[in-house]
Amino acid sequence: ELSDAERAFQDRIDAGIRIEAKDWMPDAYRKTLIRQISQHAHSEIVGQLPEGNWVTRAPTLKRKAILLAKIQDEAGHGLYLYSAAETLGVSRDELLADLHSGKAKYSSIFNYPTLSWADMGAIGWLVDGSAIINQIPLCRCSYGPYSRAMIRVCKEESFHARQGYDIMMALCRGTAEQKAMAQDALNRYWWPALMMFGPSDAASVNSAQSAQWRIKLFSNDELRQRMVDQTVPQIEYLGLQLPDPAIKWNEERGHYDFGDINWDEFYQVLKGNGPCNRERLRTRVKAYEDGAWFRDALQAHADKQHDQKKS
Ligand code: FAQ
Repeated sequence: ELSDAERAFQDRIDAGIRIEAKDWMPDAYRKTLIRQISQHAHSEIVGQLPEGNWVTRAPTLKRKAILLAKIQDEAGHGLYLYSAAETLGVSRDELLADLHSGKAKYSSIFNYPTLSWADMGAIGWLVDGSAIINQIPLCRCSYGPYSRAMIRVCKEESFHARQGYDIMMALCRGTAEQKAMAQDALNRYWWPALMMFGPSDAASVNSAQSAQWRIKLFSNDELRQRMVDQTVPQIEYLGLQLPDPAIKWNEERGHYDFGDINWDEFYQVLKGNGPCNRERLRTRVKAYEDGAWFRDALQAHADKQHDQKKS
């Protein structure tokens, strides 16, 4: 049973009124948002690593400039999202400590390796493409600071998705080897991209409550289906083979059918046993430790300014 305060809160949400940082909110709402927004922030920051692997090997100066801009955008997204999480009363230090200890999750997709230049295309196209599908509805979610952060993030993600598809188009119009590289990247990134949307609705523990609070406006499976429906024609336009033999247009449903996801692999990655989990975390921890001198210097400077103002 809801208390009076909880009832009033739910009524506001049902009326489509945004919740702001200083408004009263149930503890569980606050906790859910901190969990989701911080995991989202961690994903953006860890998500720089697979693409960072290719900056020094981009095929042209133009491609390198675009890739660098994209990776810098991801850093920016992480910063907006950490700021949005901080409005809920947690500190960035606490959030980072949870990432570094392995307690906090980040998106499973970033635990896969980037083996060829075509992976930069597949990531922009499929990973940023999935991120957009998941995040456009978040622009209308119930928590004001999160919803507003999503607007700019989505605009930047759509540039990322286009640059990824542009890489795929160039490879598919290239030599047989280049086209094979594009096919291989599609085959390897397809299933992990579908897993980004989370467990099936039946297995999703947080969905019902998050839907009631309008943090989630569509279910994991609905958004996953949207991704498949949007992407299959794009695969065909590239002239690539479908990465899943079970993909088939279903006239009755008005959607593409597709094969079963390997949920065992998904949960293994969540547990830290994906191909790159350990390497990703190690890299983040090292970057944090290597940056200690800089944080110390900023603090020393801030302390000095503060002391000067006092005297
Ligand atoms: N990976 O009950 P649900 C990007 C966890 S985009 C890891 O369904 P929920 C852009 C989930 O946290 C990627 N863990 O959970 C970019 C929960 O565990 P918990 C980031 C996952 O929250 C592109 C448990 O499974 N986007 O970074 C995953 O209702 C290129 C049960 O699941 C966002 O974070 C997964 N794939 O729904 C950057 C979007 N799926 O926390 C660089 C915002 C589920 O209870 C380069 N987040 N889990 O311990 C969301 O929309 C939701 O959190 C979902 C999960 C839909 C991801």
